[in-house]
Parts: sequence; C-alpha cells; structure tokens
Amino acid sequence: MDKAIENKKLDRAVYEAERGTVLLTWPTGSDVKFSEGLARHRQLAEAKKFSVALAQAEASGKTLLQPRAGVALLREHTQLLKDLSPYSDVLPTTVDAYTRHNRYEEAQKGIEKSRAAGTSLLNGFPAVNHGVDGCQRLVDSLEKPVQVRHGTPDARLMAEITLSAGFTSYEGGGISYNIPYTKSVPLARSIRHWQYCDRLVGLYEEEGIRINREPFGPLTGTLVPPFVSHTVALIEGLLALEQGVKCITLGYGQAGNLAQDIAAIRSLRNLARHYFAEFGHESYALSTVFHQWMGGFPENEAQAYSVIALGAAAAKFAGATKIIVKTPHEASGVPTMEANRAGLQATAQMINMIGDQKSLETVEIAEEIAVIELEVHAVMKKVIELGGGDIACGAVLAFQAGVLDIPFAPASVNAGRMTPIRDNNGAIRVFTKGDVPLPDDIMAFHKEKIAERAVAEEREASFKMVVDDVRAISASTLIGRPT
Ligand code: 8ZB
Repeated sequence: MDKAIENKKLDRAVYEAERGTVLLTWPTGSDVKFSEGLARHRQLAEAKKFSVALAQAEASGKTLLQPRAGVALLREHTQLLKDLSPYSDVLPTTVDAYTRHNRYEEAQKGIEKSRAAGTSLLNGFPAVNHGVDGCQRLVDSLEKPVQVRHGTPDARLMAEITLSAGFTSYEGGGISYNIPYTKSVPLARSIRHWQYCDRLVGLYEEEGIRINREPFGPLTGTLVPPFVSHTVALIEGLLALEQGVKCITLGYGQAGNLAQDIAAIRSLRNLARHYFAEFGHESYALSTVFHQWMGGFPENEAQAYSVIALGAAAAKFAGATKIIVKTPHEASGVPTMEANRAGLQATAQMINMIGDQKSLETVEIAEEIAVIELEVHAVMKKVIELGGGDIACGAVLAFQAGVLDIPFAPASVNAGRMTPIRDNNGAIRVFTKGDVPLPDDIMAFHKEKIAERAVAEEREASFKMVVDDVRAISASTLIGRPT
C-alpha cells in the first residue's frame, strides 16, 4: 500500500530534487549553497552555537533565558538583539506572519513600507526576504547563538536560507506548526515538509555541524493537558531523529499549577528517553524548554510580572534547560525592547533564588508524573497501532480518529471532542475525553478531581466552567471560579 506519509529517512536524491524547486520559490533562494553554509558553520565561534549552550546548561544545571523578538528591518533587528543580548543566554529571531504563510511578496512590501515609515510594520523579521546575506550579517553582528522562531507549516526555504547563514537552531514541527496555527493545511503535507527541514539538519549533522531542533511545545497554549503536548512533542522528536537530527529540545507550555508544571517537564525527559530508545535512537542530545504562560495575560503590568514569575519558578524547580520568557506587554502585542528586558530580568531574579534551593520533591509532583506517563503511554500505544508501527502515518490517522485531540485548535482535522477543565487546585484535567484512549482508571481520577471543584463551587462542572478557566489568568486568578 502506498502510504500518504511514512516515518522514513528521505532519500538523498529525493531531497536534492525537491531542494531544486524549493530554492526557486523566491529569488533569495538562489544564494543558498550548501558548501558555503558548511563553511560558515565551520568558522563559527563556540559561543554562537546553540547546541553548545544547551549542552553546557544541561551539564551544569543552568537554566537558559531566551526572549522572543523580531522586527522588519535588518539594522533595527540587529540592534534589538544586541540590546537584549546582555539579559539573554540565547537569542531568537521571531519571523513575521507573512513569511510564516510563505507570502514573500507581501513581506517585501512590509519591508519597503517599514523603511518609508521609519518603524517596523511587520510583526517579525522576514528572514527569507533578507536572504542568506542579510541573515549572515545578523549572525555576524551578535555574540550569542540565534534561533529561528516562527509558526510555518512549510518552512523549507526559510530553513535552507537561515541555516546556511549560520543560525544554529530551528523551531517548529509538522504537527505543532500546523494544527494550532492553520485551518486547512493537510497534516501529511506539513509533516512531509518538516521531514525535509529535519533532513536538511541531518545533512549538516553528517558533516559534523550540530544544529538544534525544537518542536513547538505549547500548541494552542489554552488548557492543554501535559499528556497531549507531550505526545505531540515525542512524535515530532521521533520524526526529527529519523531524518538525522541529533540535538533535540522538547517543549512544554506553563499550565499554572506548580506541581503539574514541574511534573510535566520531568516526565517529558523520562518519556523522551523511553520512546527514543524504543525506536532505536541512542545517540542524541536531549534538552527541555519551558514556555511561560501562553494564554491570555493581565493587561496590568504588575499582574503580568506575577504570571511571569510563577512560570520562572515552575521552570527552575522542574529543571528545564531553557525558558522562553514573556513580557509585561504580552496583553497588548509585540513588546518593546524595554518590556522584553524587564521580563528577562524578572525571570532571572526568580531562577537565581530558586536555583539556590534544593530540588523540590513532593507527593503531588510524583503523582502528577505517574499520571502523565500513564496517559502518554495509552495515547502513544494507539498512535503506533494506528500507523502499524509507523509514527508519521499513525499521527495522521490519530488526528482523523480524534485519538490525538488538541484543545481549541483551529485545524479542521482536529476533532475538538476532548474538553479540558481545571480541578480545585488549578491542575488541568480531562472533563470529556472524546475519542482520546485514556484508560478508565485515569478517567476516574480526572472525574474525582473535577468533582471536588464542583462541590467547592456549588455548581455542576460544565462548559461554562471551561470558559471561565480560559479567561481566569488574564482577570487575576488561576481557576475560573464563580464571582
Ligand atoms: C506563538 C508565540 C506567541 C508569542 C510573541 C507574542 C506571544 C510574536 C513577536 C513576539 C516579540 C515579535 N511574539 N511576535 N514577541 N517580537 N516580533 O510570541 O507576543 O507572546
């Protein structure tokens, strides 16, 4: 049978033929020469290598801080990153929305209008339009590693350009940059396009150049139970390793309950080791990334700092390798440099104070770890079964069947039949499981936890409660209690 998608390393010849067409999709593609990309990476200072920063952090127990940042023009973007650099361990380049949709002509107009206006009229850095030359000048101007951060279902051309220019880390994945971001891009197609990106990273690895890959952990950032984002992260990790990726960072977005958040990062490590070994992968570098709260933020900056600080505490207690930092401007849009710096400083203070304490081990954390691992095993078993052992095919079929079901995701293939809800401690539980194959004892556990809240609030658990939860943090509480 000819499968729509397979978890198999792309043939070099297939990759090369495809590359020919990818590089023709926008004029800057013609400047990509793999040999020149290799030469750039070979002369890159150690301090500019993402994989080195991650390995050092893993070895020493340090937590790296990374902001998000991107503006339209090269000079302004370079200055922005230079200004943030003293407060960051690793740097981003957040790409604009036109580029994320492969709309390079509109990105070009955005660049021209930004020049005329003297200010950025794009919500990120249009890396494809700036091309290898612009991206290389950016990397050359900075002293720390830089990662491409975006949200692009077809990021092949951008990967060719930015990696050739000397970026040393690339965010995204075929599921995590599709289901939460788009309505109708076929999942098999985005997975295939990300196999291409991973194969490219694998080609650099074959030449001794280490490039970090980071699937996007938080998904919709809206009441996502840890087992859901973990399952997607593990699948994307497996897909990447198959294509030859060797340095992988799995992510998770803060949910808000401290025990659950700490358990999430710790279990993610255990689960990655388990599944990567099961699929025959032994030699790779693993790290984790914790995203501070991805849901709605309070408008008030003082309140926003509290959300940021709680995330910092959870990430540090959990032992995450890296934190993606939010800013006090989160509720209002793209942050200024000053707001970004403030978020980084608030986070640094918290992780320093938590770092001076010993690791936190509680029965609540242990219980959450056990629950998350059981849930992930149940869903992974079904995904593997659906794919007949093939995780790529299994993922596509699992979304179709509602076995993988991401809360509040816009993709039409996403079932949306599983409903999450907070329990009386603010941990995210499963209210209705839809077609997600959670075992009865796990569902009984969720039910009991949800019932405790219903009693405390003197109301039935319902979709109204879910809506209240979605709004809660921006209004000042974790749980959407009746007022
Ligand atoms: C999925 C990621 C969303 C987050 C931030 C948003 C939000 C988006 C930029 C940016 C700084 C940018 N974000 N674009 N932050 N500069 N150009 O990504 O605010 O927190």
